[in-house]
Amino acid sequence: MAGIFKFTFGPWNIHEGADPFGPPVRKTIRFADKLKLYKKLGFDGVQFHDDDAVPGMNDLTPRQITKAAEDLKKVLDDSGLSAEFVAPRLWEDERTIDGGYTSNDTDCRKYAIDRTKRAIDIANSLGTDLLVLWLAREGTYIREAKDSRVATERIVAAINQMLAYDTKIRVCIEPKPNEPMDHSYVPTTGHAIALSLLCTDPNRVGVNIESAHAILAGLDPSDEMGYALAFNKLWTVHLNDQNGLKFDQDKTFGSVDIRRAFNQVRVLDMNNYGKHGEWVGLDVKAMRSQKDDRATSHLGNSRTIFLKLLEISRSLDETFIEKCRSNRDYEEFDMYIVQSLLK
Ligand code: 3MF
Ligand code: MG
Repeated sequence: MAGIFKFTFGPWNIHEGADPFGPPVRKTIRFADKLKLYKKLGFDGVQFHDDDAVPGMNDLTPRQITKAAEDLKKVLDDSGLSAEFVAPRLWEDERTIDGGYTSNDTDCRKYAIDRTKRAIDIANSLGTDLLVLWLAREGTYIREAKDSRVATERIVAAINQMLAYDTKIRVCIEPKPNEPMDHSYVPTTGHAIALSLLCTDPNRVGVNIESAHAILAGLDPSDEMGYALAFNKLWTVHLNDQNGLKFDQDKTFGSVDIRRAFNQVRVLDMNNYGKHGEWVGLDVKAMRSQKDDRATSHLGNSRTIFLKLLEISRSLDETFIEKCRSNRDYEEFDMYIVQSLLK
């Protein structure tokens, strides 16, 4: 039992360091130059927001969007890179201020669906069947703003439209409990999986589990992954780390809690993750206080930490582990894990 691991990240993971309180602090790296960094950093795939792939897409016709995405596919092919997924960016346009699929306004809901269909077109042109939905603004700041039952039904209806629009597309929900909204409608893996079962083709609705999002919900990311694996619904991951219950930090994988990271690597490896083409996605940010020259190290470092933890997991004495489990010798077992991580 062993996974096969190949890695991706999104172009937004190399960024200028702007935060809600201050402007950019680093030079912009052009998209074409970011692409050149992928292989150097040990990555073979790219995650895209729809407008990372086709900038300014709201001003283009569907045909122009497809043409631009096809041109990008050639660039990816020439660089030896694959597109892992496309995610509609539904959180910046003024029509999504109060949500897209769950907006109380019909025109806004229509915009969200139309934009998602264009994101599906882009996915097709880039040669991926995976559409990631981070439901950023599908929630509320005050509970009374929307009817939560209606909102849930609207998300299901929106996903059903995606499944009908393209009979091959797989929709992958990335749950997050809060931020930017105070309360979101699909906060955890369990919510996402239950929602998938209400859809017209549940087999084409799965999850993208982000470590930090699970931690923000007070949950353990490796158990969330195991839960999704039991449903055959773990189609990608967003590995990173998070220091407690505060803003979404997207820290280097394993940089806060190495044992928590170890358990994520282990659950993936023990369950043959990657054998059906799943990628290990990262969603990590360089610290704002980092100077330009090393502002991509967090990516290579996250991958290195993953591979190191994989090596540790594979070197463990599984017979000893089984003995500890059957004897309920958990103090001994605990020490064995900690010592293995300290080596
Ligand atoms: C926010 C996120 C997002 C998503 C991305 C792809 C900007 O907390 O994690 O990153 O991962 O939009 O779905
Ligand atoms: Mg993410």
